[in-house]
Amino acid sequence: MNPNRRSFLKGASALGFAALTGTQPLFAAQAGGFELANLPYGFDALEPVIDAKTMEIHWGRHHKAYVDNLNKAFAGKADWLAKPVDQILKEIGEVPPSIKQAVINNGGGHSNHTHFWKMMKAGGSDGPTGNLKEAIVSTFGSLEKLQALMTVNGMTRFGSGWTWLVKDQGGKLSAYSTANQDSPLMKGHTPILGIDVWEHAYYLKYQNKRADYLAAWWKVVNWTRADELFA
Ligand code: MN3
Repeated sequence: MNPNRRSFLKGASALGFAALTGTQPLFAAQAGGFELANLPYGFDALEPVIDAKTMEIHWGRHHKAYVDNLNKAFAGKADWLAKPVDQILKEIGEVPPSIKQAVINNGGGHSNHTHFWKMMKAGGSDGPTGNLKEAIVSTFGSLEKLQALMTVNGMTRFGSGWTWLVKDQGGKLSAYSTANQDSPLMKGHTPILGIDVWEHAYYLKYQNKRADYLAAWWKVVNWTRADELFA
């Protein structure tokens, strides 16, 4: 290697080096990459609805694994690593076919859990207000009817998935479940509320009683955030 080229490489970033040589960048994470954010509360904050051990494992192992595997799926792809995960899910058709399912699974897992933690708070809150309250009543009849529908959707989701309240691009509410880590963002819908019905979300405390977990979940809803997401 001639001296000029060596000095150029010395000053180049890992990504510049990769572009120059066609190799995978060694330090792709420096140019972006997905990170596991801290929970907005302690592991025991949602007791007794969700126990501290479940929160610790759910966030520290399950959510972390989605983040790690999403970074692996996009290894060497700096442009993708620099995008917010929700944007990637909205543009899922643009993701290279060879990694698309890995991104649906792990990008969905990262996004769904990131929203899920913020949808809950210690002690919960009284209920929706303002525009969200009006929209729930006009769409579903009452808050109780929405809760019953989300429960049925969660109970009838065979295997693993989520039960959602979403708004579409026109601001209209709907409720449905998705399989695995499929995100409503892939349909252009914004999650307002979502309940993780994977067994890892409730099994330590509720075992096979998914219905009991779903009934208790409403006690920890952060309705202030739901109002903001709908607005
Ligand atoms: Mn989960």
